[in-house]
Amino acid sequence: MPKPTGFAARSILGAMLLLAFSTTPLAATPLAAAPLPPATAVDGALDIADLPRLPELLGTDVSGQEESSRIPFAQRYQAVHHGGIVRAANSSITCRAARSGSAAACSSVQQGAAGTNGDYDMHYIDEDDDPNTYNSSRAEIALPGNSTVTYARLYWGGNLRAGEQKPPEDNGRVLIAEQGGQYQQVLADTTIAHRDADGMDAFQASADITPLVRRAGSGLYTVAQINVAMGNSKAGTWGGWTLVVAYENSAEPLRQLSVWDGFEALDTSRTTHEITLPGLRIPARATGSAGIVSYDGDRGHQGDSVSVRTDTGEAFALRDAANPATDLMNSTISGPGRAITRQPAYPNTLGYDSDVFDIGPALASGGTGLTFRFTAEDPGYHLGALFVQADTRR
Ligand SMILES: [Ca+2]
Ligand SMILES: [Ca+2]
Ligand SMILES: [Ca+2]
Ligand SMILES: [Ca+2]
Repeated sequence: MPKPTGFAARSILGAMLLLAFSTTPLAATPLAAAPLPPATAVDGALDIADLPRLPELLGTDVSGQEESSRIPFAQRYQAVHHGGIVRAANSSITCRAARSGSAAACSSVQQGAAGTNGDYDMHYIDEDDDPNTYNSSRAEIALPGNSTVTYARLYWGGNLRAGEQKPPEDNGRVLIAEQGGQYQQVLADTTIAHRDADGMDAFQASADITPLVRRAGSGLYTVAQINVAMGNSKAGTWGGWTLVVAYENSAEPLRQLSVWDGFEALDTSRTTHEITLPGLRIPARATGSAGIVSYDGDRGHQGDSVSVRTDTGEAFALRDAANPATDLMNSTISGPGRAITRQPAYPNTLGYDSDVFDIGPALASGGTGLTFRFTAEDPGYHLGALFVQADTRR
């Protein structure tokens, strides 16, 4: 595959689109409203005449493009209704060839063998048939029948430095298409996390895309153009996305739904971190689940653990068949019940974790708050999102 140039070459146009559409930050912006020029026309010589006509730029709010190297976790969404949370997720990059003599073959790692991104030459996943995108992957949103989407947020992130250094200007935008639909551009609507340290140049961005998912519902979603570097470095490179969808469904239990996000680096300089979700009403023997999104969790590197407890209960160490308790950040996209459809469906994502865990044992005593305690050892990971559903009462 030739080194892609299309999206980077559109950065000037992208910045203008960003300004143009930032007055409506919550919506995915239809590309059809502002067709992009051919990539070949903008190689170092962008002609302003090729650009679509754009609205007046004065007075627009560009706060959505602010950056911060650390973002404390904060609540993004909370609701109490009958229903739950589902999510789709996939990685955007995978291995191409081993770079270390001791590393398993790339094809074996893609089938689930142990391996970490720093031992491979990494290259993009590109599942769509669109030559204008250089990375794209798919995953399924599977809503129960007769559900109404109440909230949907797309998280995406990656590493901008490996064999190449990608500019951060493209961090705040990606493309998304619902099943059978056309790509729409999504612009970050909140501060973008961007941390350049320890040989990594990591970011996470997100946007509310509720109108799109409410309209499109279940099916395979494709997310493209996540700003990720390809190549090889000691830290390795990674990238991926998670679409978190809260829904209302009268046939399901009354639940408290909570979506939190931030950007916290855990490593030898900071080996533990706690996030507390207060104000819950959890009855005894409640059931529930928690989803965790993290970056550069290397499989086989131990010490990545998460425990959860209510304010009155015992700590419960998260774990399941796909996630050992001491290697929770192990490059998996997993959850209880039927596995969601993904294209591709690599069991080892080489640096992207989006896992949903049963937290029922932690909820057994009931309580009014939930505390998640994250631990890490070298080389650690970046924590990006946390979403919880738990039975509740009025
Ligand atoms: Ca493509
Ligand atoms: Ca790594
Ligand atoms: Ca690990
Ligand atoms: Ca995992």
